[in-house]
Amino acid sequence: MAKKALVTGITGQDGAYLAQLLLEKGYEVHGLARRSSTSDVNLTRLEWLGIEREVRITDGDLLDLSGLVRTMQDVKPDEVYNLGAQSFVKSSWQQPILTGQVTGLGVTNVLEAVRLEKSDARFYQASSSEMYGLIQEPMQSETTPFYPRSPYAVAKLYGHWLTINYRESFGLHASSGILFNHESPLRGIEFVTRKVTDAVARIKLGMAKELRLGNIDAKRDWGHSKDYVRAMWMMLQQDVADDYVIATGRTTTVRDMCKIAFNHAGLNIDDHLIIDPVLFRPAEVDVLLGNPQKAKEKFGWEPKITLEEMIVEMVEADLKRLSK
Ligand code: NAP
Ligand code: F7E
Repeated sequence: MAKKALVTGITGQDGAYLAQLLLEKGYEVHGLARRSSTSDVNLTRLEWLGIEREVRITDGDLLDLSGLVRTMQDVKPDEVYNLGAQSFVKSSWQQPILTGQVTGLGVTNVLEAVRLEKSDARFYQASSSEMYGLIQEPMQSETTPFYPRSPYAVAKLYGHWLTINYRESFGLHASSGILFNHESPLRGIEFVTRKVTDAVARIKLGMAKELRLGNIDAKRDWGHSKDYVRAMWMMLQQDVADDYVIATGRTTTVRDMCKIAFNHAGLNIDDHLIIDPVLFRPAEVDVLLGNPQKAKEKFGWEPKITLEEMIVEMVEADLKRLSK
């Protein structure tokens, strides 16, 4: 019998790559997705990977406990991956309550559905390096204290601790992956890497002249979504649930990440980049650098794709998309 997985956030970047990985491993993949009046369900990313017909989509919302319980009853998954969230940090100051409800309380709803209906299902929570915020150690590991700097990060911290609490209180096999930034050609256009690679492609094709950014001195530990969804799956294959940092162990400024994209396209960054104060955040996370040693030691996870390879892949994908 094929194993069954239920993925919330299946229409997002990680949901799409995780679904692809699970299908390759022979899983029956179910995804929770929000219906909208404009398109039934937005399956663009699954279509990009050519797997939209292989996943089974169920209407649902993280705010709706009864729907989640019904989905758990119907699917009876062996593994539940909670990837759904309002995930854009900047929007979380504009919509702090919604972010708290979806990104924070939504975790309680999924954990409750698991506890009420199929408590032996293994659970994965998409925690975030944003929880470290104002960093308390130069390199962040599972033992580094948290200091969240946005409503998004505060909501993620709630979900993180709730996952630990349900593991300790009810014995659920609930693991939390503290994932550092990860990107891909399927990254949302509002995040800085994709904003940059899309702009570079537009400038190259004569469709735009400038790129406006905020704080380009911020540093991030960037990896590839494909590598990171593999870590999610590996976590749930462990006998004992636990929490793991997933990162590359290398940090780069937004400015240097941009240079990789501009250089690849044969463009000079200084001819096109404009700093726009409107794009700065009320509170910034200046630098993140993760230590993935525990994941390496416990289950042999290591990233395979470098930042340079990933940015080049993203620029090429945007050139292809825009040339159509
Ligand atoms: P993403 O592309 O923004 O995808 C978010 C997903 O959540 C989408 O499928 C979205 O559905 C869904 N969603 C939003 N509100 C929902 C609701 N009320 N009910 C049900 N689903 C809802 O995010 P991602 O980059 O794939 O990240 C996946 C998860 O990892 C998120 O929880 C994110 O916070 C976390 N994370 C991401 C990173 C990163 O660097 N990518 C790092 C650490 C943690 P729609 O398509 O309908 O909007
Ligand atoms: O910003 C700076 C910005 O929006 C990265 C989410 O997946 O990773 C992501 O959160 C940095 C910040 O990602 C622009 O100020 C400058 O310092 O790509 P981002 P994020 O905020 O780090 C974490 C781990 C998550 O969990 C989140 O869900 O880039 N920056 N200028 C800019 N950022 C954006 N978006 N746009 C700019 O114009």
